[in-house]
Amino acid sequence: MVNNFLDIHPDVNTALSSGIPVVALESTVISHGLPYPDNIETALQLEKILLDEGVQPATTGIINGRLKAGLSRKELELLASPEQPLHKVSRRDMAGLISQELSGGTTVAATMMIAAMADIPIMATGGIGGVHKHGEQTLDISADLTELGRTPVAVVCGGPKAILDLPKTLEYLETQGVPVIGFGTDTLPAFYSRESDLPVDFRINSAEQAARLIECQLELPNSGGLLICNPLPEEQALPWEEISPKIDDAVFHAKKQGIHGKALTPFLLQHLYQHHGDQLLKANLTLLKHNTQLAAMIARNFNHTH
Ligand code: PSU
Ligand code: MN
Repeated sequence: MVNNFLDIHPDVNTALSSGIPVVALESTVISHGLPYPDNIETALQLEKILLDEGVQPATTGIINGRLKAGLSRKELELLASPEQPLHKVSRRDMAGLISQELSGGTTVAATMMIAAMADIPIMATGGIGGVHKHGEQTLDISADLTELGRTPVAVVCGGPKAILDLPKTLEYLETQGVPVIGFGTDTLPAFYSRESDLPVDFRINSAEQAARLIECQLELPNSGGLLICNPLPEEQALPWEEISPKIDDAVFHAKKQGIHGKALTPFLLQHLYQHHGDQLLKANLTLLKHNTQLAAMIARNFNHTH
């Protein structure tokens, strides 16, 4: 689909027109999710992981009001810069940023939109947004979930972020018609932890199987997206019992300080990384790389002509 607001990077364009697989990457994790300089280092590493597998990266973002499928080094650095007041862009922010020529990092929701516009079927992230704890009172439900229900892009992730209410997030995904697929697992991975007690809808055991499932989903009428959930490797995963009280502490402080809306997820992640050592940050970085690697393998097996 050609869109007036969209710039497709020349390398992405070449890949798309010559049948080279492309994977989209989000950029809120760069602008709001990770501290500097881990953010820029990670952004570059993720692109390299894809390139080493023969897959073209398309990191998305909004630069001076232009939607970008693929960013230059300078644009990546701008989104990573701690001095820039950058927006965190979800679906509802997009028209505002375009019309006012602003810049920001794209969440999973906004990345899915840009990927769909550029005809890129697969994206990777660390973890998706979801229903926050106490969501039944606050109605804080990430627009990632409704986007998954409406936009035909496969999101490779480590499950919903561990700061969320995971059972409610799964319920909401079911309502939205979003298949939740476990890669080599029967239970939903919980971001920093490998497992939860929540079953996934289907288990797959190979990148080939993932690619077939995505092809089928995208061919269904009015199909939305789907989640491919990839657990952290055993050695890097952290036990849930260890993490759960740290998350409760972060949620407590957010409530006490009146943090809500789009600031909540970045606050909770920063609180965890500041107060509980860099073990969690390391797990987040591993997760991003691990998911990007899997997205590359799936993209290589994906058949566009289906
Ligand atoms: N994964 C990470 N760190 C992040 C995010 C994902 O490892 O910061 C971002 C994603 O861009 C996701 C967003 O879409 O957090 C969710 O924010 P919210 O809960 O406000 O919708
Ligand atoms: Mn929210």
